[in-house]
Amino acid sequence: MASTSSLTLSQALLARAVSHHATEHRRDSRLSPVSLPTFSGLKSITSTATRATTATNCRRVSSRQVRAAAVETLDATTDTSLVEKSINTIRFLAIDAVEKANSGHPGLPMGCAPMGHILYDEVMRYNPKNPYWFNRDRFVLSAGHGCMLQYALLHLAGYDSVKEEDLKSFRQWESRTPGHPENFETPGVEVTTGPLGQGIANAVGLALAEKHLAARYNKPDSEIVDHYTYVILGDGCQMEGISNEACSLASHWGLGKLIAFYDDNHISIDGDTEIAFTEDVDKRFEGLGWHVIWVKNGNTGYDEIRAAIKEAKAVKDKPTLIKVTTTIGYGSPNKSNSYSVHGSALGAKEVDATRQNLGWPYEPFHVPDDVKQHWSRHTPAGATFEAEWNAKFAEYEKKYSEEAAELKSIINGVLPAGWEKALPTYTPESPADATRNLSQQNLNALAKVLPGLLGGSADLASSNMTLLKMFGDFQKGHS
Ligand SMILES: Cc1ncc(C[n+]2csc(CCOP(=O)(O)OP(=O)(O)O)c2C)c(N)n1
Repeated sequence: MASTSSLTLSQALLARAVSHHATEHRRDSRLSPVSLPTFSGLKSITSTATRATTATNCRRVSSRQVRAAAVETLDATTDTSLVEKSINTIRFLAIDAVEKANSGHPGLPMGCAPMGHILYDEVMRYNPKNPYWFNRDRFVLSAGHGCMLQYALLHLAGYDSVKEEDLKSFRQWESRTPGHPENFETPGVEVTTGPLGQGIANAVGLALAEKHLAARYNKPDSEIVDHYTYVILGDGCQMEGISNEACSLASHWGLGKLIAFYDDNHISIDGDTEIAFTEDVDKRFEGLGWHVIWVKNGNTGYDEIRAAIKEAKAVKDKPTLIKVTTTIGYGSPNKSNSYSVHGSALGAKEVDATRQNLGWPYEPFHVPDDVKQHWSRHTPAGATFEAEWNAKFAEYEKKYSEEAAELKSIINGVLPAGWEKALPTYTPESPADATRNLSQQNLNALAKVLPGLLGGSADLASSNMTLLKMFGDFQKGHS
């Protein structure tokens, strides 16, 4: 496949990655006081990871100290019982929403709650009050049917798009919590998913966009583009051909900031994956050129998950697949580890049994106060992340005004004034030519004036004439 073909993904996704801008969305200036959790660092870790050091990177929001570094560096964790309580909150929000709708997929959120918690509470940088902050980390739920996981996380993190009433109207007409994530319905959802494999392919595109923009606009003294793309995919996504194609490109391009979690729970709709899917996914990904880590206990191995993320971040030149072995429907005494929890409500009796089993005495949709309080730090921390980036960008703008203006126009999706004047003109007297040749003339004319234009072709550029002559191919090392 010619490397130019690779750009089809970025063409489609660059716009998605950068098209929203902060000014359209309100920022929360009412920063409430936050209490700081106790940070114990990693207690036990896998052999490949090093012990986390004490968090030193404290930042300030207004007059209060916020351990923003805690969110960013994995150094921070609260005591395990609070982590567990938060994870169970995610599980029960999913259980309760599916139960109320009598429709949906509780199994995946129950199994993936630990990795979801660690990602949104300890790892990712985002601003819940401005879901469109440009340099946020991206998250894609490729296994879109498990969307209650994402809605529960957005709710806890403080996104205004997913309030309690939104959780209560899961899967209802015109709700902001449709049955699969939709980015135009729910701010905070980056990518609409559902067709299996599509999300991971989109995530490759997002990571590609990050790498391309970083190569183009970062300076030795200012890394203005610097974020990760995280994705959760399941067995179903792994079965799809598109995921393999996109993942092949991801390692070809060396997308080191793409970190994929493979929810290895061995169950899909029809039952055990033994029915139809027995390949060695680890070996396939190694063959593709990915760094592969296996977290054997994704249900309660919180430190294993943390260590895997830390290890993945240290690998700069390859994307990482973290295979996380989990139990679908974890906590449900009679339905876990079976297809019956994949896509149906548990039913009142089993919900009660799960409440008993996980020691959950609360009413449906309840978020315990200490969990609420713990997550509340993301509002000020997110504001700090964005404010710091804005300050960095202001400095960048002073030194590199041309590049800053160009990047801003890409972020805002604004076309340069008079761009259309670059187009060649034709008259009835112009010599006849093949449409693909005329298309090439136009594409190349536009490439000179549209800084955000990327293109691609499926191993067909020299035939359908989509080469942008003034640019080379997007390649690892010179992107
Ligand atoms: C391309 C495509 N084919 C089929 C489906 C229907 N489908 C939805 S979920 C699912 C099974 C997914 O299994 P898995 O990823 O293991 O999710 P889990 O059972 O762990 O929730 C299938 C086949 C789909 N959404 N997209």
